[in-house]
Amino acid sequence: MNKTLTSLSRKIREDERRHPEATGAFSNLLEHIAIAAKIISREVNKAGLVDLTGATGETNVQGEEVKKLDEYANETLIAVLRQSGYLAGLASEEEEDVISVEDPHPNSKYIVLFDPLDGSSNIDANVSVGTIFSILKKSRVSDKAELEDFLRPGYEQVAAGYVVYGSSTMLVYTTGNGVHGFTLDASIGEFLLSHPNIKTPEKGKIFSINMGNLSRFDEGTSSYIKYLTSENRAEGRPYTLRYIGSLVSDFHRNLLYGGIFMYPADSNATNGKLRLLYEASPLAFIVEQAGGKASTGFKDILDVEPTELHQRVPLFIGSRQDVEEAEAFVQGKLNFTEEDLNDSRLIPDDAELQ
Ligand code: AHM
Ligand code: MG
Repeated sequence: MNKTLTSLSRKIREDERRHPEATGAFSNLLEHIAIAAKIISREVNKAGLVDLTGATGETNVQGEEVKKLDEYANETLIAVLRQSGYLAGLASEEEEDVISVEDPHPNSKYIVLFDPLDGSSNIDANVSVGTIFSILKKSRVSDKAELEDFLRPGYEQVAAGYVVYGSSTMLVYTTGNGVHGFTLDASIGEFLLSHPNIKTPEKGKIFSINMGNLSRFDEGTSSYIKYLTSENRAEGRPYTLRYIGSLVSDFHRNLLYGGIFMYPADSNATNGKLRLLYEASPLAFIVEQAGGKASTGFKDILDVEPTELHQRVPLFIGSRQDVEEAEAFVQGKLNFTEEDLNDSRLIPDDAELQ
């Protein structure tokens, strides 16, 4: 074997050594997230074999049907993170209120927010789902983490990541020093570094959005979609539409290939669908570390000051140039009309293409 294998644990410990002041609490926390990810991965992979798909019959705080695997992932993360010993509190997309850890260790300065199983409407069809997490430091020293410790803008995150349970299981994370992707080798039970220092293309060719909502989008977003789907080979259009309906999977593909994912505001949901603290903010931290951008259409996601734990936010995320272009349309600085459609048919003849 001539390839050096770097396990997630080794990478975490190497990074820790670069911070002489580190207590080990943060490394311990990341390692526990990886343990929870392996357990969830194991269950997701056998979901068709045992009675884990389908609904529990309950609805969660968002008013959505709770799937059994959602519940399993949520309980696993809570149990594993609580046992990590260094955590002051946690918040889950599936829990109404924050969970404070009683009698925390004196080094318990971190809190974690997570979406335990994102894209769970896809589980029954064996489509990729994911876990998203965000780590913050407690804003003030006190023995209990309170709600205000969690309501913090994305730029204060100390780490963020996701796990995608796909054809293989991958854990991708950033601590503000690049984005690194690890693939789970189930035979040895280790995440191994497979995608060091991920950089997303400056501009892509993919757009991802639920086109079923087209008639409800604001004028700017509709105009942007017309622009992306108009024929102009010289400018690299039309874009290709790819939409799985699992944010983690759609995001992961676009991070590697380039492009833009959108869940905009619409006339039915003024803040879109996705949650600021469990979905938008952690993925925004990752995309920015990879050279991309995340916006509400008007401001950077990382600058949004949360006011509620389960707050939703419009999301435009992906390659920097694509997101900047989307912002210009949403803000009305660019517009694409029927006239442009005709003018922009700058299709080179076949002769030119050869
Ligand atoms: P969830 O956290 O309840 O799974 O919902 C979030 C999911 C995202 O994964 C995905 O991008 C989006 O909902 C899809 O929504 P829609 O079906 O409206 O397109
Ligand atoms: Mg989700």
